[in-house]
Amino acid sequence: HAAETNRTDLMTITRFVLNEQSKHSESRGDFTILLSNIVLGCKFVCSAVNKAGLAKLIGLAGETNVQGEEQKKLDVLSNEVFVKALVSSGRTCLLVSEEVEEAIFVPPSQHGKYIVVFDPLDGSSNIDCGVSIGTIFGIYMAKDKDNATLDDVLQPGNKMLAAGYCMYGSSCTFVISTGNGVNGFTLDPSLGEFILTHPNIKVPRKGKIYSVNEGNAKNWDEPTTKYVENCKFPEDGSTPKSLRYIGSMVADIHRTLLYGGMFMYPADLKSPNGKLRVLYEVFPMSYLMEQAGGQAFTGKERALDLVPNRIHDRSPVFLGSYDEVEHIKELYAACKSNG
Ligand code: P6P
Repeated sequence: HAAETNRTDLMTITRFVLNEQSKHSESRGDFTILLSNIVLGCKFVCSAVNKAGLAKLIGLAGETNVQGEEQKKLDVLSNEVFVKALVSSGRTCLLVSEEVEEAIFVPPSQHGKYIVVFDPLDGSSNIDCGVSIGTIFGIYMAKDKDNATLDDVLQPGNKMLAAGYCMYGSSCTFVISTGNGVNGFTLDPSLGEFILTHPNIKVPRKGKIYSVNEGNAKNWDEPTTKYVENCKFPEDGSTPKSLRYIGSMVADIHRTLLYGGMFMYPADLKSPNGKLRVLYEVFPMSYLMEQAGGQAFTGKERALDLVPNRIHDRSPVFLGSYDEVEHIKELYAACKSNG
């Protein structure tokens, strides 16, 4: 009977968020409507990504189809879907997309109080080899929805109301936090609904995995070099860590959230600010990691305390298990005190 109850006790993402929002007396469902449009975008992208492999056969996604029409690349298509879904939701006033150089100001007739920063298809260079990719998003509240300015979005990550990602892999997994912990939902294609499958995700305090592009080792600074060296040759004689690096942030972060360890995209001599973008890669993943009991550090400060100057700013980032990030913070502090 219990199994039957579980099967019929479908906690969909919409019901989950409605439960969450009911805890905030002032909310009038605006956030739920915003989220349902983000979820709609993710369902569309999931379907398009799953067909991408067939694109070569039937001329979609960046190919020329049988009518000779140039099909849009998946990341361009994904961006258009999210922009349209967010604008038509009537709950946003300002958008920042990885795919669009300038911030997008929503037409006054469709103004809502939220600001969404997003990467519609992060890691899209991995599509052709079938590696998991994803959508990453963060949500801020505008001071005045009818007079939103860039200052409303050039805010530290600690002002975010919510953040999450959708990973398009062996299954379609949607992970979100609205400030009360992290929950994961898996798309049931037969229902077209995201069902709660990973309640209250907590990142293990320690981890046996480190995740970094070792190809950049020549250009790392001393603390990063020392941390990675210690992963491979532990000074305390413990077992060396395993290296897992997929090169698709959503996949590397999802594994780190569930299994623990350290994900890092450090600064290096070539890129003093690292590679990852503050607003729609570093902040949302740092927000989730903290909400799951982990930490996120830039090499200088808590990642969520960083204040971006421009909407496509980059920052180095070290995030994951609490104790692992604590270790890299100690190495940076020691390096600083040694001048
Ligand atoms: P590298 C993908 O292009 C991406 O933006 C992230 O998803 C990923 O973590 C990173 O870049 C990989 O960068 O330099 O290691 O290939």
